Amino acid sequence: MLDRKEVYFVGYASGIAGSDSGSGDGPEVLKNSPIMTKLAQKGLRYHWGELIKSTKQDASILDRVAGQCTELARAVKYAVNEGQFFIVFGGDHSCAIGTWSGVYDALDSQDELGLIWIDAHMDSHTPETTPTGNIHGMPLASLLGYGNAKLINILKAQPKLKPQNICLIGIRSYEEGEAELLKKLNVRIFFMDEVKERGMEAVMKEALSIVKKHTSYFGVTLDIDAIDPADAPGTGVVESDGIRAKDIYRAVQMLANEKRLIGFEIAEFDPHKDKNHMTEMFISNLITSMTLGKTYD
Ligand SMILES: [Mn+2]
Repeated sequence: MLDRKEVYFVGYASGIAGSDSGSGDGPEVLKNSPIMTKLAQKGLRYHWGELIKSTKQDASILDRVAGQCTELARAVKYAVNEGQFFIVFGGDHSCAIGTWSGVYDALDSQDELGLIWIDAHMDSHTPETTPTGNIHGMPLASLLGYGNAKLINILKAQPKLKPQNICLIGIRSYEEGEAELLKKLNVRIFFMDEVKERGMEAVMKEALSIVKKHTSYFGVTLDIDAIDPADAPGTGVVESDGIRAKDIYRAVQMLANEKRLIGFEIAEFDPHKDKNHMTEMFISNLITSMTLGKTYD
């Protein structure tokens, strides 16, 4: 089992795939935040890799995102190969393309990868269905092999995820085109209504059974906008009526004992939109619950 008390933090310091690039400053703020000292005091050992930043300012957004995601994929692949548990901090949610492509590439070809996608949105647009053109609305489709080849083929020229090995939790805002794609692929979606009705712990339990069924390892990616803005306001596309912080802490505590959890990702933290460091504190508590299995304080 990967030692969850020794964590490799990777920062994807880019928000160019969203409508507002504020999330690009998320990793730097977290790296310098007092929450890092708090995590160390609670017994978490960690080290940071280099922050991945947008270069090639003159290239297209697509080429820049593909380049950054390739760099991120290499960093994550390195962590997995070294047997280190990683946590990726976005940045906008295009980081998921890099993170899970890196994990996929590090695994043996017969190993399948599961993924729990916690988000207010489906992030499953293709260039044909997107109303905005923003790549942060496309990462899940790209990982499933739909959309732009430059995003699908990071490190390996093949889809990184199979529909039966993933599920989405917390969805409450989406467009028809992306919903159609996920429906066609028969992907399990726990809409926010179901989360409220059954509770986050029951939903997480079922989600784990899905992502573990046919796979060797699984990951979790969490978009801050999945969380109710009353608990985590620091994100670009705020959607009311989300998952409450205390509920997600209890749910991710279950992950602390999951031997096949290979890494975690937290995306779309925008420090410019945060209020009284609430979202930073949320992230700190989330990491504590998930890695150390402890309740927050
Ligand atoms: Mn997202």
